[in-house]
Amino acid sequence: MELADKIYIAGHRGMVGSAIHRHLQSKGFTNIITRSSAELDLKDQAAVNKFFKTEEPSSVFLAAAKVGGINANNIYRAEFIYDNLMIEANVIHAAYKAGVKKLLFLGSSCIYPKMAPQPLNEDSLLTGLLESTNEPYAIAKIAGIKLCDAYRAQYGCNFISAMPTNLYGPNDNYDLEKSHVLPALLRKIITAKTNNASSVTIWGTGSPRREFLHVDDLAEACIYLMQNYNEPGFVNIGTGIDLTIMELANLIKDIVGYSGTIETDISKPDGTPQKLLDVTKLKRLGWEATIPLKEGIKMVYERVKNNNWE
Ligand code: GFB
Repeated sequence: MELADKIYIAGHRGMVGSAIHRHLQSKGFTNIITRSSAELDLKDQAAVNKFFKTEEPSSVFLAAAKVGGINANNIYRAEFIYDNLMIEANVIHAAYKAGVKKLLFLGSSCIYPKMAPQPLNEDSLLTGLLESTNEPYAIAKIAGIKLCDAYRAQYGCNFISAMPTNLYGPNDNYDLEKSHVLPALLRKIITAKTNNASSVTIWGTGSPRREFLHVDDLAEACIYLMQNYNEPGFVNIGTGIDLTIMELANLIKDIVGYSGTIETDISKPDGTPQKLLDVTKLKRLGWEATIPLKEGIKMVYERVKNNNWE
């Protein structure tokens, strides 16, 4: 990727796409193209083909996706599989037809079997059954990896895939029904502090373990892989460190300065028991995360502490 190359970021308004946009701009990339979903519906094959034929980008970051936390994945099952399959199939096929030189597809750590050995190594893909709450989303993301690999094998396209762990950062979703756990707990705990509430209720038992990566780190890793990785298969992107949901709640309590108690609602699902990525491959390629979880949460807290639910 050269500084003057035409780079298309699909999904530039989302948490991931907007971070990639900021980081590319700060590195001096000058020819970045974007389209809002109103301007270009990535589920519309004809529109996507026309866009690629007209613009002929040389590099593509495929960060557009229908995403959400455990509850949204579980409820909007049809939308999570349909939207994601359509977006990735349309963009990857159009990129091939338009002669895109390099494409990065972004998936998620939920592609791994529910009971795969921890930490989750890239070799565990398709070795067992998936977690049921997000199976439709995971199937779509696995299809994305296989699309990139198939287009590489049959057509010689340099399309690569990366699987980030659970992400947080600027432009996250704070809708309590649809969001991921970290923004949800931040909002619940800030609100409880503001209202002097004596307790906060978290979903599930609090015992599942999760790993969290700041999206600024993810953006750096994505740009690094675009410049340094040209292989089939995919690369995990994470910190290699996890904690329980209860530990996360207590960490957020400390940062926010909230002294109430944490209650659990076990009528809500726990999801997969642990999701910790093996980041050996990424480290071997020469990249490591730099933002410790506590620092990262503090940065996000500063953005939203006055109830600015972005
Ligand atoms: O982040 P999260 O929604 O998704 O939830 P997953 C992680 C854990 O936090 C689960 C618990 O064990 C939840 O039960 N949790 C506790 C909460 N309180 C809350 C709360 O208020 N809101 C939420 N959302 N969770 C998603 C997948 O899985 O991770 C997606 O469904 C995707 O497909 C994404 O892979 C990264 O980590 O369980």
